[in-house]
Amino acid sequence: MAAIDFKKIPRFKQLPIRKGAPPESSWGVFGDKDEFGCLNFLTPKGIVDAAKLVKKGKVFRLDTPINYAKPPLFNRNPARHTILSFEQYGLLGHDDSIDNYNTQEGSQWDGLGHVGHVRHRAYYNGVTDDQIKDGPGGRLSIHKWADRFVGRGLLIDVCKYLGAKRRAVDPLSAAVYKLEDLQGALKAQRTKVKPGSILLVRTGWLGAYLKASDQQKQEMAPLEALKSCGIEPTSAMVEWLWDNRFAAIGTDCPAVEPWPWDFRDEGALHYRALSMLGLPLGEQFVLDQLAADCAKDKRYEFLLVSVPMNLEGGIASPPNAVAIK
Ligand code: UVW
Repeated sequence: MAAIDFKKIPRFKQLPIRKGAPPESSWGVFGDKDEFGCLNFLTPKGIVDAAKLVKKGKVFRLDTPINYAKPPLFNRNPARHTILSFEQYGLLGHDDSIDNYNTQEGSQWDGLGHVGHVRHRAYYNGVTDDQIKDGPGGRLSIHKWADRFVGRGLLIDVCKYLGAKRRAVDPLSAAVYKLEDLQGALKAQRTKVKPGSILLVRTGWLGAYLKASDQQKQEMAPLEALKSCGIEPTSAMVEWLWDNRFAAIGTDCPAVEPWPWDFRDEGALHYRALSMLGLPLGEQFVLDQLAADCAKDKRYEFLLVSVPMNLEGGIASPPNAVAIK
């Protein structure tokens, strides 16, 4: 992690800076071999400033329990947890074994090796498919983030904002939160955007999902059946995210953008953010308790600490994240 001169970072309209790189890509901005993308916006000074936001010693866990979704969304497999007894050694005690664990079965950061651009056939910074591989040499691996994901967290409670305006959306539909909704919520919250923030957006999806019956959860989980709200997957949205130097965006919905999205659609946020800008996407985050506290003390900023798994060559990770106020 290094200091960064934010003024020297090109504006979105100036991208790309690398000859031959795709339009609207940040490839080369942080160097030709860079694997961190927008996480470069997190700096030592940003951490020191974010630590000053801790005022009352309250901690909010942002991960769902493992296997919270029954069944997991998008046809992903559930993990099998077995408690192994020490009985065979004549001892009293246990180990865990977690088999079949999919790092995206619940709360998760999508790593930059998760999705390559559908037409350019490349990942962030031009990384090729064969460079995404198991082990320490795997490019864009999630383990490289393990000591990078600390900084100022900023919550936008767009769900509450639209609810108060009597324009609430159904989170379990493919409803779209527009950029102007996010900006309106920020204004209503009186929250300032600062470079190097980790943005969290509460859409209301997870709360609505948890209220559904077991039967409804069964019906809505498959890839083909799932419907979810999300933020608009437009050039204007990523321009705003980039020009405000957001380091990552995490939401409480399954895909950040509305689901379903068409994998052939180059305009999808997954391509715009992960492949083009190197902007990590966070999904199925637990934000309701944090949001309630922010509404109560009117402080929507906090120290955010996330320690992705030290899985060499890993594609994604549960965030292992806490917000501290
Ligand atoms: C989808 O958009 C399918 O979500 P994920 O990032 O979990 O693959």
